[in-house]
Amino acid sequence: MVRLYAEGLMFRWATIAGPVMGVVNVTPDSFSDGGRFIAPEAAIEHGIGLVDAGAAVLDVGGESTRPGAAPVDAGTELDRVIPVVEGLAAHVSVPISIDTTKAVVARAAIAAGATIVNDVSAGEADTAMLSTVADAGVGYVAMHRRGASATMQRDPQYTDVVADVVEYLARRLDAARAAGIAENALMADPGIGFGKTIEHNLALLASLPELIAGVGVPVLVGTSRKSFLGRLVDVDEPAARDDATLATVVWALERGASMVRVHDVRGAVQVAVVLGALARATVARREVVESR
Ligand code: PMM
Repeated sequence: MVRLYAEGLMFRWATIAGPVMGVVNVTPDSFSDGGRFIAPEAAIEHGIGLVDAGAAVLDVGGESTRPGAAPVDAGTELDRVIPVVEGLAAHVSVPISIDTTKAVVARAAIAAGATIVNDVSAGEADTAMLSTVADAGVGYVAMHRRGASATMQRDPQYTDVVADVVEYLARRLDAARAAGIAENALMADPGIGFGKTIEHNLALLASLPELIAGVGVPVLVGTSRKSFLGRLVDVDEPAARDDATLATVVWALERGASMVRVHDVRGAVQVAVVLGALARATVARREVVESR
């Protein structure tokens, strides 16, 4: 495995320019945009548009994780994502993340220009994943899920969903560290919608500060267009859930999430800019009040 990052140039989340990760799904069946960007040219053009809209990271995925989705083999996944990662790496300057649970796909995507691996199985689907990421010196997102996509929404149960997810992520982050992934390269994700009921998803979002403190690394939150939002606002069409998504983007960024993974990048970037201005005004106002 080629070590792409020279010593001292290892990936660090702290260097990422903003909090918005844009989704580039190269799948025929993702729940919100399946089939729209299956041609590499369409996916590349879409990704470039997301960067123009302010995405700080692009997340390229070739296997749908939608509830009930069938798994795809590595060959199919490689055929879908590698031309897109290569094309995006040639056209955009933001980091490219590869959304995969397979080490062979991660390795090929890194060779094609990806510098982050977003693993919805937190290293559990493929025993070679954590060492692959460690050897390459790239960034790593470890996400919590309960069961595989095909079965995960069948009556998920937790003793205490927040404590269970924190305990799981802490354990998987320790496995990532033990495999040699650098502390600064780690990010965790509670996996909204992955083996969770509406109540579980809401409890995790309601407890974000507790969850962030518990895992001890930056946290990514992915609520975009997910079915719990559709159920809350009674909207079936995933692409019509962007307003509901934005409510969760405001909530997550206000409560300490470091990054949000969204389809509607423009809206999330506007939220982040306005929240940043309000945070600065809050500090300035406090200084005026304290100097009285
Ligand atoms: N959600 C999806 C896919 N990949 N990765 C992370 N880290 N977090 C998520 O919440 C997440 C993910 C499913 O959404 P999509 O089918 O719209 O990509």
